[in-house]
Amino acid sequence: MTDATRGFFGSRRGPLDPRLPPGQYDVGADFPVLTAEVTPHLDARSWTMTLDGLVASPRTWTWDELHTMEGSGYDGDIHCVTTWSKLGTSFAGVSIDTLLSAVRPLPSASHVVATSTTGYTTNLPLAHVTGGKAWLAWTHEGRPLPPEHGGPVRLLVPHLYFWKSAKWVTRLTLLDHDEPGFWEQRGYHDLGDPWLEQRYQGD
Ligand SMILES: Nc1nc2c(c(=O)[nH]1)N[C@H]1C(S)=C(S)[C@@H](COP(=O)(O)O)O[C@H]1N2
Ligand SMILES: [Mo]
Repeated sequence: MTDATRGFFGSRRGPLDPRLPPGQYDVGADFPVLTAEVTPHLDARSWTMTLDGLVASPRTWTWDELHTMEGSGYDGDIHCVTTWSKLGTSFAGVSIDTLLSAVRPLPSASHVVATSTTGYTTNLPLAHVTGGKAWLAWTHEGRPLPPEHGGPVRLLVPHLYFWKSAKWVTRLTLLDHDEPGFWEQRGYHDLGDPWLEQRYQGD
């Protein structure tokens, strides 16, 4: 498709919604599942979340400990690189800022790698998970996050393409350099800003 036809056919439901980044369509009420691995069925009671790497004091939290932290949610849109966007959806959990303030990133920390129980990884600049832009999410639209969508807990970085929102996340590691993750090693863009259509390396 040329850029012109992509814009014209961008929406299956009539006029283009200004909330849709270029080349995206509104998937409506659907919530497609995109998983490279076999879906793990994790027990929240034994699930833990670790923040390590270039931090002053690495920490691991249990499910119960995370729930005592100040809650935070996201109401808005998500964008998959395969061109569906889900508009006006909601997630809740805890802000990544809250976890980072507990471990205290070292001045040399510039990037993060998120790791899932399955071995899936994705990389992000540290500045893209701070300032109220990223969450650990365990509810979607008020209900517990189902396993196929990353439950018990997924990363949520809604201002970037959704492959950055690692499902079944259990670790965030702070680094002083960028380290391409699962899809980034396979040709996806290092950053993945949907408004700049950064789908693949070189975009
Ligand atoms: N662990 C893991 N996380 C993942 C993926 C995956 O395959 N494994 N796929 C990514 C991609 S490409 C997308 S679009 C979203 C899909 O999330 P969903 O299945 O909840 O829609 O998860 C992202 N996080
Ligand atoms: Mo995706």
